[in-house]
Amino acid sequence: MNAEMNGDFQTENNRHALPENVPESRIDYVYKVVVIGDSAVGKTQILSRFTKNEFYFDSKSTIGVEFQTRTVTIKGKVIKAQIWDTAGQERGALGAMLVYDITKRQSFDHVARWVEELRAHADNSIVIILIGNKADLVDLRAVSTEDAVEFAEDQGLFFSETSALNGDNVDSAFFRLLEQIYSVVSKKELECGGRKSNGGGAAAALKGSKIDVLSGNDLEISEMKKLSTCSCGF
Ligand SMILES: Nc1nc2c(ncn2[C@@H]2O[C@H](COP(=O)(O)OP(=O)(O)OP(=O)(O)O)[C@@H](O)[C@H]2O)c(=O)[nH]1
Ligand SMILES: [Mg+2]
Repeated sequence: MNAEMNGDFQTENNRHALPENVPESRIDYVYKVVVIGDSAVGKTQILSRFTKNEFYFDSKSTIGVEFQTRTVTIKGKVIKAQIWDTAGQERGALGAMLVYDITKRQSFDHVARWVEELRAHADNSIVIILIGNKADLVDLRAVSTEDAVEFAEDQGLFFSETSALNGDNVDSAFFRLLEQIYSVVSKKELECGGRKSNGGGAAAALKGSKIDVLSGNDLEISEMKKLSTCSCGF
């Protein structure tokens, strides 16, 4: 395995990466993110590319509920991204990556339904990035970039085209999502904290929600709810 496969590579977008064995005490926040979209658009491969810098040529359709993590720094904070590779995990998610396949028109046509699903089941302030994956398959393109940009602008989504196969834009897309989540969470901290004169508001709650990432999903999910739900009504 070479340095790149080990995750030690230094690309422009990887500059914030930290080793996965970063001590738990150093983690400031855990952000729950979901990757959703039609089957076979490349959700699992995008996740493997981001968390392990790997692409599996013999990948199978995902069954069951899985998540992977990667720890990064954003604006000096240590953030563990806990990324769920499935629909149905939207509750408590701060961000969503909504993936279609640029070679499958139908997967793009279904994106509107996925947005509805998110708006129905996720937090109001969830940050969504629309991803046109398999951008390496240029000759098979069935969805123009312009159509996707128009849809994303219309719906207030971020947008990027990626290739899990060659890695193009995968890191940058996740970083855009995580940075935007950071800015939403910071804003909530400020707004909620500012309304509580004794400093015991959601800012304190957010700050205090250091999560025991090793002690099981139930705790993480309930803690994430704390993170994403502001006690002052956001
Ligand atoms: N050329 C190319 N193929 C890709 C890319 N990403 C994924 N694939 C292929 O597309 C197929 C589906 O990828 P998955 O990651 O398993 O898709 P998924 O969205 O997780 O599918 P489900 O688990 O069934 O929901 C696999 O054969 C991948 O190798 C990409 O960026 N480029
Ligand atoms: Mg999958």
